[in-house]
Amino acid sequence: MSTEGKTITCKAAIAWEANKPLSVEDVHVAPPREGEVRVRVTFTGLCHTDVYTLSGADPEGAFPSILGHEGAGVVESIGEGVTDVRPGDNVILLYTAECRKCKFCTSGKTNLCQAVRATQGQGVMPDGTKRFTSARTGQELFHFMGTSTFSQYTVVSQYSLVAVDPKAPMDRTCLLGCGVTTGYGAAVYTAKIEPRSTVAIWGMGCVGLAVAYGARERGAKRIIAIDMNPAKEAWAKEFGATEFINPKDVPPVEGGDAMVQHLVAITDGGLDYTFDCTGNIHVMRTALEACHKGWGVSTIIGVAKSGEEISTRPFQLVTGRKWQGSAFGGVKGRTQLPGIVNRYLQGEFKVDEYVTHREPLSRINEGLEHMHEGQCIRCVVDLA
Ligand code: NAD
Ligand code: DAO
Ligand code: ZN
Repeated sequence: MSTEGKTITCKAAIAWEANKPLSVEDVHVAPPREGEVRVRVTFTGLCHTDVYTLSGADPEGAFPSILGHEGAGVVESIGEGVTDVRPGDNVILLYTAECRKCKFCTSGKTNLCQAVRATQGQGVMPDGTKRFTSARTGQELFHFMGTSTFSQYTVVSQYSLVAVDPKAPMDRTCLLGCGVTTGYGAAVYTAKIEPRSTVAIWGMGCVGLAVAYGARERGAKRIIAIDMNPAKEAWAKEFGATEFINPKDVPPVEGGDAMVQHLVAITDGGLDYTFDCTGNIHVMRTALEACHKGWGVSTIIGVAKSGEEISTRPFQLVTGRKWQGSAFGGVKGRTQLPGIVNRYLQGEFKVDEYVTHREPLSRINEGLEHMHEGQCIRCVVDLA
């Protein structure tokens, strides 16, 4: 029986309030309105941004809400005016939308589409209303990052999803909705690493591993992975790192940054490219200052805690180092993700290897716990 035009009742993991476990219960999901798409979410990855927002530290975090932003699924129905996807399409949800019409999309300079940005940050659909209601209490629930993938059904803007080849398994391609694309894109599209370059990457989680993978693809000659967790050495090397440094093994120096001095010494003056994939503001400074004078470029990917600031001496920039950031790897999701999925299907792009844990929706809180275990790269939750 068709569900088109009807409210669907399904299970979702609701974040009722900050710092409390998610609660898996029934929600009503209203049909999509004009320019919207309702998606049966099949799989979602768990990312630190979900944990961060659940902790209450995210200034944009609104409760009660349905979190989740690294998802894949199947289009169930479309609202009026939707032309690019149709029911039955396999899709990846995009927390970085792409409208192809706004000043940002048409600039050719950024992937930060602003078409739905303001309402996305407020946890509502572009028309200012919500599509989720708790079946138990009747309360409306906020959306999250324009995606809300911790629900068996979600409603998103037509700019916040992309159809991909249905042959691609969604229990892996969901990771292209955030972590994998973010790291790979930062190396390839934001930094545009040049062949024979030297690269250092702090933080060997999903994002940092994907940076290493992108750096190897771009022909970097040295890819130095840095992580305080020694278990990450094997991971880093599998994804392309040529060396591994545990900061705890670098002896402290008086009046300076030991890691900067060490890296500058072993790379004849500093690195061509560095990346922060930790969100630690001290690492961000080290990563900038370990860059080669005159041309080194440091890319911040990690998300720092709310209110934190970065600092360095301006002379670091005057003398030719560049500091930049990257969101979703600089990738325009609707335009570029289908090609990445095709490369994955042709065996030219790693995705499966990041999945270390799997859980059903009923155990999503256990999934969030795995993220603290040090052995977890990505946990994929099955919403079926
Ligand atoms: P993760 O927690 O899985 O990995 C982080 C790694 O950093 C861990 O291996 C940890 O041991 C290591 N680490 C932590 N502190 C360190 C330090 N001081 N020195 C060296 N290593 C250290 O996280 P992830 O999922 O890979 O995400 C990485 C960062 O990227 C997070 O801050 C996340 O919020 C951010 N992120 C940004 C974007 C974006 O678009 N810019 C997208 C997704 C994630
Ligand atoms: O303001 O236009 C904008 C977009 C802001 C979002 C940038 C996302 C980068 C970090 C997100 C964390 C990972 C999901
Ligand atoms: Zn746009």
